[in-house]
Amino acid sequence: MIQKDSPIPIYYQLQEQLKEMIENEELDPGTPLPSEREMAEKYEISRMTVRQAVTNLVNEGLLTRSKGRGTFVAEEKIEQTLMKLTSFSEDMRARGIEPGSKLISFEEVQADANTAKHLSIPPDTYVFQISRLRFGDGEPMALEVSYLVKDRLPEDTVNHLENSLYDYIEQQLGLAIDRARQTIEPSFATSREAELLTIDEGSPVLLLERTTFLSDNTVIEYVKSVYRGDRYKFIADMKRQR
Ligand code: 16G
Repeated sequence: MIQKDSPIPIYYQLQEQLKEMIENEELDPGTPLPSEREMAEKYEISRMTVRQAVTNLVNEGLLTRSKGRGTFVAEEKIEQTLMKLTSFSEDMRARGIEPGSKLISFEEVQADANTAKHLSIPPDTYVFQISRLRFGDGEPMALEVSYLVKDRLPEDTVNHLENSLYDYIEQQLGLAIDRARQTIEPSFATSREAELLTIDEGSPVLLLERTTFLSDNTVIEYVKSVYRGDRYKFIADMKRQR
């Protein structure tokens, strides 16, 4: 299938053939790719050439490389809209994926300057710092660290965090979540984030920060989240302003 006398570079021929197989679903998400050596032997080309084709597909997000485990066909990314204020649980359910949440830590801390600014409170005010690992069909997707003002919540809040935080705020506390401001930035997974998210240290991740307001304009939550770069993309529909 590789034409060595073609003016098209060999790595590019292999890359395009692999791409076609992924796009035609001949190679399903999660399928391990044969080793560089095996592919080099099969196509009678050098390992360097195989590596170049594979690296390009990793960079394009069609393949994922995992240290010590090999290279796999990437899972399809979750498309997250930026047009609606939704909870993690709602986002997952809307896609037929079962949401999950594991409380990693719950601490009462004094807000640092940045957290205080976002929550519109004086620095050093007591806040709950809630770290949760979020799952989709049992797979870790995101690590969320939420800050909520302690005085605005009941003492037993810690007992209500195994499921949806938004459900707790709205249904149990009867508060009306209204709007949010969110930023998204690229970053690399730290060793702790990598361990929790079961990705390699240094893998691309998306840092999301969200400040969520109630309808009376109080800030109910400031959250800093780390989303897996290999599993998420964000989507917005835009209309030209005239
Ligand atoms: C989203 C929000 C998070 C919120 C959570 C509630 C971001 C980055 N994350 O994941 O702030 O706590 O939804 O989801 O905006 P839940 O109701 O399922 O706990």
